[in-house]
Amino acid sequence: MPGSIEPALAYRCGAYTFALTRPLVMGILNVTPDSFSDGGRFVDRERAVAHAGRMRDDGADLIDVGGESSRPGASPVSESEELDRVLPLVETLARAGYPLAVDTRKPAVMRAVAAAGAAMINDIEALTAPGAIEACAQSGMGVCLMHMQREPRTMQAAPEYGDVVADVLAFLETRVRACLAAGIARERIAIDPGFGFGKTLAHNLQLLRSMGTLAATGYPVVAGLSRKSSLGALTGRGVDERMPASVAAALAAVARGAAMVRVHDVRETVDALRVWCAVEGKAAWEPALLRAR
Ligand code: 9MG
Repeated sequence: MPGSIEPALAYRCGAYTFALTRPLVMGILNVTPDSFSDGGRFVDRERAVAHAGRMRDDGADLIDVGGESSRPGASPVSESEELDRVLPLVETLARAGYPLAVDTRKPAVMRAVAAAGAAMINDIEALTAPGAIEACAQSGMGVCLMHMQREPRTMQAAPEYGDVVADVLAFLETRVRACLAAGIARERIAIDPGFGFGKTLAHNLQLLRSMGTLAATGYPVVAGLSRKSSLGALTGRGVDERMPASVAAALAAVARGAAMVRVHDVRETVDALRVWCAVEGKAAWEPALLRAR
């Protein structure tokens, strides 16, 4: 992987630096009417702020705010609609000192949330929209580059790969190279195989088993399996009953080298990771935030 030699020891994003000595936990805050798991629950601003507070109290290192659903079949939203949904919330939470990721594909949203104090852009399109890389490079935000085959409306219609791990890795390498060339520092880049984004259950399992191959790039790997349909397929559970399966999946990802997990159930995930870290003889679970400017 370009620019990677040793595993990253820290992840920098905006004003924040996180140690990677233990797995980081990113709590999901969807302010959408139609997300697959929590659609409509946090559209109300007060409820969204309260949920962010709960996730922080439960141990989330970052909160990932999303204003456009990326569930399979979802339709895109306009720039102004997305800004209306996320910007006031980002302003409120950033002012209150929350390290925030924003899940967006739109450069205008990236620029606006950067000005409002967001720390990181979590882009399911890996900054492929024209102007997206530049918006992030100029801001000092961290980035998460995710792999997706096709786009949310069509991605789950018969996804196919030659070799899913090699194909995902090659795509992520290309995107990392583009980010480095545009001036995004290596320590601000994370990668993500994009579980469920144009992948069958077999693809997801193959990627999860091969997490070590992605981690060997030296870039922190983000794993997002929380409540996803693959876990429903494995357990027969509906979306609201997938917490134990999600915790198991987060543990499996971390055990194979993931540096960060993106989850709905922060408290349960943190408890499980704390136990796993103790068993593995890792240092005591401490705040991962090293520095906030
Ligand atoms: C926004 N979003 C939904 N699923 C995701 C995943 O698996 N990874 C990342 N980075 N973002 C996601």
